Order: sequence, then structure tokens, then C-alpha cells
Amino acid sequence: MNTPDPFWRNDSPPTVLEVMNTRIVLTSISFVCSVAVSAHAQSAGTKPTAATGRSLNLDFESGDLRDWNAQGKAFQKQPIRGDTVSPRRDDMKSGHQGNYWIGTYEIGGDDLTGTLTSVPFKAAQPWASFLVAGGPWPNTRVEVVDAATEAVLFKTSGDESENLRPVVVDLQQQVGKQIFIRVVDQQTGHWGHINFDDFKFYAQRPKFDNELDPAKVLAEAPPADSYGPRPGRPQQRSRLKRLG
Ligand SMILES: [Ca+2]
Repeated sequence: MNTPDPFWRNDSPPTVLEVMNTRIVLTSISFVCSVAVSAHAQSAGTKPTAATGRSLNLDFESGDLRDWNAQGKAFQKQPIRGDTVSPRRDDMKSGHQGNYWIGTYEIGGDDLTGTLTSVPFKAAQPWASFLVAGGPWPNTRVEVVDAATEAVLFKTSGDESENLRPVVVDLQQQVGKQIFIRVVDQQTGHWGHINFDDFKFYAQRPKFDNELDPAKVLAEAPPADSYGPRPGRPQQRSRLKRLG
């Protein structure tokens, strides 16, 4: 029994239906490829490097705090490995990059405080992003700082969620200058913690579906002396209660 040749090996010209089927297949392949390229472009970024060219540990994938200086108890035993959020509450997850991230609730709860400061590094590209979550307070924040003047170039708090979300940092005026990152947890009590991960550079402004707007977060932030839960938001469960 002979297997019929495909139309492109057949002497007879292809039918209209065969041509249409081929066009549909080719269009589908093209669409899938373009989506893949687009997704890659949005997720791609460049790791900051030391002067030697070594990639800095700004995503904590070394599993330790090399390239960072931790002050205070909030950053002891960091970084956190894996999603420790979803096992204790079913409405949130860590959303971290890779295997490790910073979450100052996860080890010692809300009442520990401290700062985590990166080594200085060159602003190699005009745009950056990092992942942030945690308390919405002025005292739970991440800063990008000018290393020469120590002026705070950018800051954002969390949005009272554990789900890490990307923020975009405009470094167009800082390209070539030395900067550093400071992760601040000076808040105790309700949502007194900060989550952070994965600082990267971009040549163009990156776009993220779940981007966090720092201006909106800061505008909504309550005064530093307010400790009450905010209406309409889920309350953070106490680890002590959970363990007890
Ligand atoms: Ca990470």
C-alpha cells in the first residue's frame, strides 16, 4: 500500500484547502515564537557585577549574605529558602526568584529590626527592577542610594502582602555612578517586616504585569506611629500563635 505524498511532493498543484491549512500552521508557529521571545525579553535582565566582573549576590542565590552587610536581628539566618509563606497562609505565597529571598518575618516574626546594605556597585544600565513585599510602613522599605552622597535615589515600602512584586527603578541619571541597596526593617508589630529579592539592570524600561507602583504604596502608607490593622486587608497571623 502506497502512502500518499504530501502535496508539496505531489506533481498536482495544492488545493485551496491545503494552502489554507499550511498558512494556518505557519501563522501558529510564528505566533508561538513571538510570544516566547516577548516573554523572554520581559523577564531578562542583567545581574549587577563587582569591578572584577563577578556577578553580585543581589538575588541571594549563593544561599548566604555575601555582598551584603546585615545590622540587627531581623536579617539573622537570612536568606529564606523556598516558599515559607504558603504553608502558613493559603491566601499568599512568596513569589521569590530562584531558591532564596529575604523575608524578615520568616525567621523571627514582626518584632525584629535591622538593615541589610549591599556593597556599592556601578549603575551599569539606565533601568533596574527588584522584587518587594511586606509591610506598607515608611519603616519597612527598600532604598536605592547614591554611594557618593548617600542620597536616597529611590524607595518603596511593601503593599501589606507577602507576594513579592517587581518595582521599576529609573537610573537614567545615575548611569556610571556607584549605588547601593539598603533593605530597612525598623518597624515592630503588625506587618513590621520587609521582603526583597532579585535586583537586576535593564537597557530599556522593563514591563511587568504585576508591577508595584511605589508612589501609590507610599501614598497609601499610614503614619509611622499607627499600628492598627488596616480595614479590608487580611491580618498577618502570629507565628507564636500558630506554633502555640
Ligand atoms: Ca532569589
